[in-house]
Amino acid sequence: MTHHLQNLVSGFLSVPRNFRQEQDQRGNFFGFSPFDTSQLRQAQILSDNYFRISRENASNDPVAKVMEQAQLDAQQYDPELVRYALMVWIAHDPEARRRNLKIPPLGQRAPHISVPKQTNAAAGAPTPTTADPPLTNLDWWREDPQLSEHHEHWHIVFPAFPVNGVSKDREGENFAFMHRQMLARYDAERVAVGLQPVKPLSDFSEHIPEAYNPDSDLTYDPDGNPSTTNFHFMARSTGKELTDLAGNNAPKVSTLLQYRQQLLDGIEGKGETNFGQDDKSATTLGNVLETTLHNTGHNTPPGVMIDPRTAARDPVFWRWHRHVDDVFSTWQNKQAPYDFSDAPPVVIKSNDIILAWKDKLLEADRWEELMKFS
Ligand SMILES: [Cu+2]
Repeated sequence: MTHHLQNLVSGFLSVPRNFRQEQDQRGNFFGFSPFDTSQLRQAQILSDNYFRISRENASNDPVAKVMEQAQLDAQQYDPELVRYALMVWIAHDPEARRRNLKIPPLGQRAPHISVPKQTNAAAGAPTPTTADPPLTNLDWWREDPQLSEHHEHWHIVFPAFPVNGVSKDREGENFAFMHRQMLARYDAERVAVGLQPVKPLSDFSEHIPEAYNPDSDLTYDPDGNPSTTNFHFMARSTGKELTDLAGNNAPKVSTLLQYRQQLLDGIEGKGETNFGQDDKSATTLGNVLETTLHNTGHNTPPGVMIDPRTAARDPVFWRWHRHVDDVFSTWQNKQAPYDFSDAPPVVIKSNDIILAWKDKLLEADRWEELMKFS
């Protein structure tokens, strides 16, 4: 990859300070979200087109040809949507990979919305991001741009649509698995500072106690005019409820309830779409769960921020994901125990580590109790 082309791509993927203005100009007042089905479909059409262009120009500068198209697309569509479609292409296209084309780190692409300035930390007084004092002990973790980047990147690698015509193996199951890993790490951090594991946001009329004040260093330029003040990201005070968005197709709280009921009915085997007891159903359920309940929740204000680049900063992101994960667990708990009876014969070597229930250990192996007397 020539420096010139990588620079062209990196420049294109850089989010300008006035990105909200660009969106407003194209009538996309709520911004781009890959959790919005119709925007996601549009992104799929654009990225599929990049795969086609790249294929047809494989021996003739495919990256330059794709960039020509992306630049045209950015005049017609929300540039944020085009950037997302282009990143899906870069992450998957054999020609882009062969040329070692890179997506620059989030902190380089969009520092003003992801990297807090160092000044607060240097002064020893980080801006508290929640009203609940102990929860602020985890700001360092939730506000880490690399955590958000990890989450953003997963949604680029698994964009909830077939990439270049191919649905990924076990994508839906991976959706549940990956977000569960994020939750496990968050819970470990919570327990480490004396908090309980995160509670699910299962009551959609709850007055959400967790407030959120986005870092005051993170701003955007509303109008492209350097003399007007920059905007901060919207804060949420304590006690807010999920609310409907205005507009016919906009997410409604009642839609969330409907989706959840459909999923639970399907898990019970009495829905329109039922989820069976086989491994494949993990992916079917994961897909439906992601594209209905999960995505709509991400787009329902003021509950969960919609931008996968920044959403994990908000404590409610984690409460929402705990609930989504609980729905998946409801299905898992209906599965027969997996007894490994079809596993290959096991050979135990002297330096292997064996995990066992404490009460099943032989007397001589109860090291914890033995330690008490030593
Ligand atoms: Cu996610």
